[in-house]
Amino acid sequence: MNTENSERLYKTAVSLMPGGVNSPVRACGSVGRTPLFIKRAQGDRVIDEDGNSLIDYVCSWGPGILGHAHPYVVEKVQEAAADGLTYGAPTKKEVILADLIRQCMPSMERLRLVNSGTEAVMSAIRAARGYTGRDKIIKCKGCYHGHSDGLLVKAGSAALTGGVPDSAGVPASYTAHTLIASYNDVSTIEKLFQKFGDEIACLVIEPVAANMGVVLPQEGFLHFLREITVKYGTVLIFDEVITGFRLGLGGAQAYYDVVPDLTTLGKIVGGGMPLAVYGGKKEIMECVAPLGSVYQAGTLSGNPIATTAGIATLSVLMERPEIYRELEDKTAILAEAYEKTGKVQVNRIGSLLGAFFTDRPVTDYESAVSSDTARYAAYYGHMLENGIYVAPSQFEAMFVSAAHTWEDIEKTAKVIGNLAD
Ligand code: KE4
Repeated sequence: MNTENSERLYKTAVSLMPGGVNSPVRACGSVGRTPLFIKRAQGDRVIDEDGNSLIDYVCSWGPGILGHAHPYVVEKVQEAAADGLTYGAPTKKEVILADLIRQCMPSMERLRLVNSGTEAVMSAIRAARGYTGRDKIIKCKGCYHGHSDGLLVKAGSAALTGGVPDSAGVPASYTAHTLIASYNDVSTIEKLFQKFGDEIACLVIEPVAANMGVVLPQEGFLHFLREITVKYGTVLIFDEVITGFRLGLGGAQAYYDVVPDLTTLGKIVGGGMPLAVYGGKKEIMECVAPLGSVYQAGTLSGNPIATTAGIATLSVLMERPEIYRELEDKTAILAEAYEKTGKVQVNRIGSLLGAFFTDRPVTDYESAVSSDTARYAAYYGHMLENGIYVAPSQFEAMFVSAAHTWEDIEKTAKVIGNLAD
């Protein structure tokens, strides 16, 4: 495929921005290719600067559940833009969006709109610490919750000690209160609570892990987290930045029937615009300024363009819940195609799919990282050369949108089938 315009742009981009990108994964480092510069997108396609039209399963890392440039969403955003881009004042649209979110997720009794998933999780953790008066937090290895300092952490030398920074520029003291558990491993969490129980402000988790590839919660795991956090008075935070409105209107908390104390949302809720949310129990959220002493703020929080895109997106999903059934059926075709190759472990829930190049079931961080990333890189090239745009990393997810045509799904299944060759 011709990529000369992308190559040329990339050469300039690297002279302006670190790695030529504004988010590291886009640099395609782990698949050893020059990133494609996308010119526009429509439906289930992205079109790059060389005119290559590719079937898109990145979907901007999740927001694109309706497909690109959905006519209703675009129309409402264009209308809104004519009324001004930001006022820095309360608007009716913030009220409308907050109400729609709470209709779908009643556990979010009070919520705050922010600008990114990172900001939402960082703020939810601060609210949990302010509410409990405790300092320690638990996160699971392999779960990603944005790039705030206290969450860029890896397990310390001993399992029952605070984490150590997993990024330069993060002082060790900033991760000392972050305890590391293992996803789907009840014993690691029990041990941390036995040792630190009443010091633990919150446990934050992706109810379905989608940042080590897709790893599903094992039977009872989420219910266990609910029980143990109640027992110790710890705030349970579901990071639903990916699963929110992806697994259904009620997200993972409805799917698994486990109600967290706080929830974070992003991606779909903003319809592709910079908008994220944190919220939950009234008594926790009333600790947040201006009501309480937990400070959090944002110039563009709840801005009229992002709230317009969010309202339009949720309105389409709420008016057409059958979209989720169709997403299920389309994604099942792809999952079956991967399984038939006999070369891929597939984890799937709804329209969220993870394809691992390993010969053993992937149920946790260790089995996820056992995947053969070189084989993934070859797979990435095979898909791209056949007109299919998947995540340039083994440890991301594949997303299907309502705009994926049955024809493009079948085409993708055939290309996957050729993998075996
Ligand atoms: P943002 O700050 O990127 O909006 O959200 C951070 C975040 C929080 N929680 C979860 C579960 C997330 O998946 C994310 C961000 N997801 C990644 C992709 N896995 C964003 C893509 C990127 O970093 O470029």
